[in-house]
Amino acid sequence: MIWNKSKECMSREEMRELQGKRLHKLVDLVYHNTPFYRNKLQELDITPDDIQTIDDIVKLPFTTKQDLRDNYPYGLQAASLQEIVRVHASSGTTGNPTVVGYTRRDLDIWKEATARCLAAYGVTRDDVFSVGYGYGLFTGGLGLHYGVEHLGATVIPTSTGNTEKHLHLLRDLKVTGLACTPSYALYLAEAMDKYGMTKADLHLRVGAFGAEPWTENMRKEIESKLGLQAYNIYGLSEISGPGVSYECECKCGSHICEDHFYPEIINPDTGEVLPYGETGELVFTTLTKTGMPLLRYRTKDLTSLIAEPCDCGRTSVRMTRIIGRSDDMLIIRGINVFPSQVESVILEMKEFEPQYMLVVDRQGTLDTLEIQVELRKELYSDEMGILLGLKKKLADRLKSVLSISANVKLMEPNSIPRSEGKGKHVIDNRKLK
Ligand code: ADP
Ligand code: K
Ligand code: ZN
Repeated sequence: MIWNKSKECMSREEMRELQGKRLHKLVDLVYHNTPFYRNKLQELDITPDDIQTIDDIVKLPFTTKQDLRDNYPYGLQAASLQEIVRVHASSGTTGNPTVVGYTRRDLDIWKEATARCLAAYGVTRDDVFSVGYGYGLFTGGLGLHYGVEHLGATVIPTSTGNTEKHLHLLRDLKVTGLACTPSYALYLAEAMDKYGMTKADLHLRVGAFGAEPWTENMRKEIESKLGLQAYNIYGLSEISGPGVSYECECKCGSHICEDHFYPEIINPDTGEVLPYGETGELVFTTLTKTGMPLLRYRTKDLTSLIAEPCDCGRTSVRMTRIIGRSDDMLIIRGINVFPSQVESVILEMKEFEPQYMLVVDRQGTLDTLEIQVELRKELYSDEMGILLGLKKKLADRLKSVLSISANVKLMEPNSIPRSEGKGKHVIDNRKLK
């Protein structure tokens, strides 16, 4: 089903005209309400009147996560706190998280986008949907939650953390839809065995999976093990959250809600805009947001765009699967982790040498993270109690900064490879199956 035919199936000319009008209004909004953008635009000698069609977008400056960091927490908001009704946050590169404020209107746009996704997956008011993304500062839980409600299906706010309970809820509440990370979907499938269940005990028929990259093989495995149709959902907090793009029944790329989020692909090294079909860094402009609207936000996600109309009848531009990142961000159990966050924790704790290594792996279906560190030589001790205490202190601190738990491994002095210049700090042993 198509949730919003008038937007999702608009002719290309009409869409570009709408995008142009919205872009002009957006630039006018940030010019008058966000000093950060006003300064940038003035430096470039641009006024809102210079932006009349969507093609004018190339005149506008890019925005980066670093800009959000430099203006922490509310510096890029265009609305006053009086108008902001909710705040979410995502991992920052170090220290502070990236904070996103939403006006009531932003929340309406977000739930409209998520409802479009669910409708494209074939979800109807008859479905009972379990949301197994984390509820809280992350956008996954509440984003899907309000989308399901808006569509009129039944939402079960299961959240993360209790697999046995989740399986019981799926069975007992006759849940037909599941939203979670693709790796957690596989984990649930494996856990069924342990709790004496088979997919025949469940009623699942449709799943919305995202927050981390996944493959066609994972799709096949999830579909056969859980007995459902598995669809991709993509999004990022800075642009709103899950629902920026979604697969339809054709499963051939994810349709972008481009009346709200205008996509471009750029060469990450030069910033040059690349034509449809070429792979590069995905950039979004939030055409309609009013809380924290962003001009040409660099997602660092690598993908390409498909412009041909889709067999489903939608005319919106599609993006292919994310094939990687143009920065060093890792996604571990759906959660974004920057090696620089680990570095800042280790540097701030004086007990450790400023050398470290992140070892990422996958045990069964779940990602694991090990942090290898060396104690300062003068603290090196054979006493178990002291070592365990320091390990725990570091593990607790990492957990609070990263929002996921890591296994700390104390290494012999001088055993972590030193390198001149930019050191290598990540070993990623996960092989995408
Ligand atoms: P979310 O809760 O939607 O994951 P975050 O802001 O925490 O939002 O993370 C956004 C990042 O997660 C994206 O920039 C991208 O790297 C990754 N991501 C989200 N959805 C997908 C997806 N379907 N496929 C691949 N990567 C994804
Ligand atoms: K993520
Ligand atoms: Zn389609």
